[in-house]
Amino acid sequence: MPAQSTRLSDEGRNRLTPMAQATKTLEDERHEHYMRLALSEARKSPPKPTNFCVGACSVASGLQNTEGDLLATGYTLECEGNTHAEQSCFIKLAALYGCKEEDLGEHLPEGAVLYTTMEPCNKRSVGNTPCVDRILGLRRRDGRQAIEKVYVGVSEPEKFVGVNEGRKRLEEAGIAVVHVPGFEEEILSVATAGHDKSD
Ligand code: HJL
Ligand code: ZN
Repeated sequence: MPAQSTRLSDEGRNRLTPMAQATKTLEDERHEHYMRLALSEARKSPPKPTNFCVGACSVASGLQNTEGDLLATGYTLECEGNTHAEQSCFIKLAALYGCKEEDLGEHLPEGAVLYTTMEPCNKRSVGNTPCVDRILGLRRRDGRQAIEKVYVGVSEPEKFVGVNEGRKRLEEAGIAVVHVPGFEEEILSVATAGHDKSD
């Protein structure tokens, strides 16, 4: 199984009050760990004024630790063409499993989840399949959704496509969309690198 060793840093935890630190669960730490990893991927994305620099990672769920259950990472424009972070993550996973992207759902481990710094897109420029449709298209042999949950750092700002219905469509299909708080400022600053900030 592809894996990448990453360490849990204290950065996010230190931003919280002592009370919040005391009540933080291992699950919370796990989500912060992977959101931080997605953010570090987003930083690798080449700035482009017409989209956002986003990072993503796919993870096999069910374990308490934060090492060893990473499946793949991705960032905007990582793979060939006008690729999104989530799309790059799926393209890389399909290459790892030696299957087509549309067959990936049959290969993903049970309980696979996706972390992405920004809510998956529901509208793209001509000729590109939105990431929501890519996620919804990943099915087990018995028809179940292969990605069970999507963890997001921020909703998509209404800059390019107006209100993004991504979250709504995923939830309607039974995929929980969970906000991982605490990274909004950093995520948006990375996402809008190279944008004209005068408007
Ligand atoms: C997400 C990404 C990425 C966006 N959103 N979730 N992951 N770039 O990797 C959403 C934004 C679109 C623009 C331009 N960005 O990318 O709405 O050219 O990038 O299809 O609307 O559309 P194209
Ligand atoms: Zn997308």
